[in-house]
Amino acid sequence: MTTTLRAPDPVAPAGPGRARRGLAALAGLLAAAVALGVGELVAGFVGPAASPVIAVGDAVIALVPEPVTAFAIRTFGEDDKTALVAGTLVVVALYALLVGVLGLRDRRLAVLGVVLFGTVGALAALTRPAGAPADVLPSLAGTAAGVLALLALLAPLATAPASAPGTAPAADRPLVGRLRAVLAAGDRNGAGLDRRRFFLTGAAAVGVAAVTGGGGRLLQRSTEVTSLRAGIRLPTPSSPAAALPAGADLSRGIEGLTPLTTRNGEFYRIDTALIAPRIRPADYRLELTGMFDSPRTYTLDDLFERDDVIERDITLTCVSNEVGGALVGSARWIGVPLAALLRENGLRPGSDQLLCRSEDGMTIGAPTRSALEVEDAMLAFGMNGEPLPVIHGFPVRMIIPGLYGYVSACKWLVSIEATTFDAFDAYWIERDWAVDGPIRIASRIDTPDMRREFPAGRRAIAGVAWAQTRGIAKVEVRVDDGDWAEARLSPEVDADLWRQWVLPHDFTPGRHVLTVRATGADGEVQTDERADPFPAGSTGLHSVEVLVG
Ligand SMILES: Nc1nc2c(c(=O)[nH]1)N[C@H]1C(S)=C(S)[C@@H](COP(=O)(O)O)O[C@H]1N2
Ligand SMILES: [Mo]
Repeated sequence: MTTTLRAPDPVAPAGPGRARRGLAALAGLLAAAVALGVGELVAGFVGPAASPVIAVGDAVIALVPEPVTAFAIRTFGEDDKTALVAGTLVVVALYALLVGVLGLRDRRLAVLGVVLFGTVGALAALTRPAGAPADVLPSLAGTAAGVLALLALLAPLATAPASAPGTAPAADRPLVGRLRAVLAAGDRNGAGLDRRRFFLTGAAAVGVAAVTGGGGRLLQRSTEVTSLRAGIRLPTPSSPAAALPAGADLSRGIEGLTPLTTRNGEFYRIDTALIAPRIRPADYRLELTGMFDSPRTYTLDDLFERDDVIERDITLTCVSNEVGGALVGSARWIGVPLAALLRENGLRPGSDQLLCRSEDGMTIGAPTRSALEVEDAMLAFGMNGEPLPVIHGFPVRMIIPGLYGYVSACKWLVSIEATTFDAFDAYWIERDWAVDGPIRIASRIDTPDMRREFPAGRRAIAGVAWAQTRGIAKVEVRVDDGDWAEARLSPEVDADLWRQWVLPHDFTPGRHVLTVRATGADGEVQTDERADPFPAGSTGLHSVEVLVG
């Protein structure tokens, strides 16, 4: 009874046809945009981490093998997150094109395709370590909107026969029947192709996607935690950092040289969280568990009100930093001495690992010994006079001078479990990075900039060098195959803080290769042997080639 009574459409060829397939693919793309837009809007209410794109991106981070992560950090550096989101969107777009074309053949396939996509988003959101049931809402709403948009967009491409024999006109049928008719409509011979209606519907879809997506992003950004953070007053440290000696920061007089203290907004950021966890200060709890005699739970006020708050200048470094790289920064941290806190909870002997957990479920395993013995190891809540910025771990993180961030600097820290390395592999260790993470001595040339040609004559070669906990004793620079020449160092502030160095040089025209080498206060000379960041940090000397006009 389903034979069509209409004559074949003279314009549209039998079968899908190229133009029609192209429009169907576009329909898929637009429907995906609507789905993602509505998902973002609902995530504006539920929480940014529940956004389908973010949840799927987070799941990808959790699932990809280490070489891929290392490649991403190496290639994109701090733009790795942008690259991941872009990559996720490209995959979604390709999938959406396919779903659109399949939908032309069979609407049920289209619906199934969108539902499958939504299920992946919902599962990704739900299975995050900090996932809550409400986190499926953005994906659910997005799926519903995506299905409606796709059906509306496919309709003008393959209109069902106006009235097949034995059926009432669509408008008179109950909703279920109408829905079934829409779903059953395929690209039958003779089905009309209504371009005008398609493009009008498409324009509406673009509008909905833009408004919901844009609105969602705005809602996600203006979270209450940002303003609660701004209202916090940090305690005055009972042991403040020493005042910087006069002329301590050489960057005032040398263009291009890294400042002694990195501004919060310019501090590098490396973590696995596509959206930084947002913790309300009043809700914050730090739980101690595992091998303690009398473990306590601390509120933020408990930490603020202590009388042993310290302030120290410490350089933080990422193990992924390449020779000459920018994944290093220095700040004046304020916090509670870690050793004191561990001892007063009755830390038992036998624990060699402090397993730190962050709000988003990330694990970082710090050596218990370093936490106890490294001077100025702390639970930090202040960074350069402000509460920690949200992306740098608000409200509390760990800082242990001399250890790379991946084994010490847990951000959004909510629990410390005293345990052993035998008992548990933290996130990066599972991915085969070294269990021990002492920062290797390093030096970097900041200026002159190798990308810009400059005129012959006298000019400063300058940069920074670091060897946390040991300190830098000497920095030398070599131009081409010349002798090593000793650079002037900025005054030593703290062995945990990098030192700037500068060496004026008379440049002759032509190409020159500049190389830098540091010596630690313990006598260690930086090796010229090249090692990749994986698995224990890069080594090798930083060289730049400059062109002198
Ligand atoms: N919760 C959490 N803490 C984390 C990470 C992370 O992925 N999640 N990354 C670590 C790494 S690898 C480094 S180098 C430092 C970087 O700190 P920053 O982003 O404040 O510079 O944080 C560490 N703490
Ligand atoms: Mo790192």
